[in-house]
Amino acid sequence: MKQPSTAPKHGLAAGEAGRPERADWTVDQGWDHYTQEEHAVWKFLFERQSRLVPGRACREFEAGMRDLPIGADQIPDFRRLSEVLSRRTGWQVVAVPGLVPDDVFFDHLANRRFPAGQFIRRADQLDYLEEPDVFHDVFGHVPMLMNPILADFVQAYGEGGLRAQRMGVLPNLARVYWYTVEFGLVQQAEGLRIYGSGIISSYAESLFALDDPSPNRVRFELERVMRTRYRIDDFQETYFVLHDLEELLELAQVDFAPIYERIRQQAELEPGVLLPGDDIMTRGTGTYHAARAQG
Ligand code: HBI
Ligand code: FE
Repeated sequence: MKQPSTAPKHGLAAGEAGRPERADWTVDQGWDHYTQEEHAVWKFLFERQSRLVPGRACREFEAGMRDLPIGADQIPDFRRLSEVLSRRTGWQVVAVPGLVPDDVFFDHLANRRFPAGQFIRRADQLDYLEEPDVFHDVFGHVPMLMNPILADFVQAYGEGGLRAQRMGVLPNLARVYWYTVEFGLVQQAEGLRIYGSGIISSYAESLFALDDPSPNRVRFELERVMRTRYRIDDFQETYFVLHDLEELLELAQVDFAPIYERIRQQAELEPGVLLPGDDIMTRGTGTYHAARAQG
């Protein structure tokens, strides 16, 4: 109803009035039903993005991609992805029609099932769409789930999400996911690299996040991130940078309850602000978002 009109194809997804046929919102991927046009959209996106990956994505992303049955010629079959992925880290890929309710999403993650959009964006939406489609979910997320650290971290997020919902602090936890799994950068020996799926599945943001003078790049600090709002409709104003992916291992162990209590007393932060305590790697010029605000 209020969701964007990226209607799932093939009539396989939701029943009448958008109600899911299965309680966990999964659908059949219906791989045989993808059209040549849909495979062609995948091919365009895959080839364009693969040219950007060397020197921009982290090592773990490249390793995961290399070992998966993902190529340019067709939209990957989730059954084949799951065979390889489950042997490596115990994760599976399941198809969903698009965004699913938070509790459904968390339950999948807590059980090492990654819900991936079944549909692919249309040829006139190559650069931007609101709902996660098969390109974002499979190209962006699945290679990172081949890495044991990310695999454990995303499961822990699913478990933490169910708790955070009960405590009424979900927005604070969702920011951790957003600024790591979706939009995280990591310092590697070769230089600053992308591990966030929202960046690595976007042509323009893969350039913006690493090379543009506009955004801030700040060392990741948990409480700081939990207070920081984010943008869902444009490039991020601030990216948070890990020293290494092992930082996520510690993060998965943290007891969030006392942190939720502490930050409850503190002001929320706008996406672009810098604080005196920040360990700033790049102080952004802010030019990009300033120009957007002018209209
Ligand atoms: N559903 N399919 C899908 N993919 C997401 O990334 C997703 C979702 N539902 C909720 C959600 N993300 C977020 O709002 C939570 O991480 C809070
Ligand atoms: Fe995502």
